[in-house]
Amino acid sequence: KSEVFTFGETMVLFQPEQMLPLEYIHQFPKKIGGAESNVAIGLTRLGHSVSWFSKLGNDPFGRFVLKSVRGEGVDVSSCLLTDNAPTGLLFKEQLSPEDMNVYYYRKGSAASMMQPEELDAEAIAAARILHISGITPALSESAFATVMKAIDIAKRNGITIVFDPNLRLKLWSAEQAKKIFNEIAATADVILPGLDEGQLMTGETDVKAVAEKLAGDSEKIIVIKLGDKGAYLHANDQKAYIEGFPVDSVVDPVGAGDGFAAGVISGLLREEPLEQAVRRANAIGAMVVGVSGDIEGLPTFEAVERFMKPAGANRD
Ligand code: KDG
Repeated sequence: KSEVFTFGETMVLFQPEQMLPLEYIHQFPKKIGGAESNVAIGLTRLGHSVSWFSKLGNDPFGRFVLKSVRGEGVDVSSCLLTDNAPTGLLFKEQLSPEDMNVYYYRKGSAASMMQPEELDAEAIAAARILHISGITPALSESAFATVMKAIDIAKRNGITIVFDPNLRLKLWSAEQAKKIFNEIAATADVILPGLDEGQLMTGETDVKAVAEKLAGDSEKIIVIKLGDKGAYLHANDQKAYIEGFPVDSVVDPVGAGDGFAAGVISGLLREEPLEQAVRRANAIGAMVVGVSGDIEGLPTFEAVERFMKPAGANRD
């Protein structure tokens, strides 16, 4: 029984150590990358219990992903290995610190074959939070159906639903994404869009207008990510900009949003004031971008507490 349930596709991530076009890269360190397992790993580092579900190829890469996520302390007991499709792959290409391209080799992957009936309904019902990312519904019809089934189980059991849109335009069009994001957002208790995603979903441009439209007259908690400027929190009568943390140098921007989601979810589980949760989420995002790889920079609870202390106050 875990506090959080999440699911999606984790790929083997090949991440060059040099900033060069991929055609000139000859060596690729092998890592893992997947928004939902990034969140799961972020949460375990912060001291929480998490179950992650995926379908992986019964191949060396699938076994590598499974062992890696399990090795981080995430419960992977409901994951499936299939002989019928391969594990997805992902290459990162970094041309400058902030200019990162990704190349997916995931069409027809094992994860895209996930089916609603493969979900561990008991694990979802026993969790406190269901984390949904907008990448999964973009993978296939059956992956989308799996998302809606998980939401249905959570709804019937009173489980809090946290939705991170995670727009990936290499997987589908903005119009398709907008429709499905709004469908999922309608069911969510907490929505964590980047400003661009919120703008796509609502048609508004201004941060506050985006938040207001996403919340409507519901009690939803909306947290809009604003990059190095921090985040905007909108929850009932609480409306506030929560400042970000300075980043000395950006090494790899990918994964910051997942670290941010882990920070917000951790705050919800700890039942902290929302402003404090968002402040920690900002700090985790800042810590993640300073390190190469999606998960390597995710901090422990103690490390993020130290990072958040003002300079001079024992920040080592
Ligand atoms: O949020 C980081 C993810 O984008 C990365 O890990 C790869 O899951 C991934 C995806 O589908 O882009």
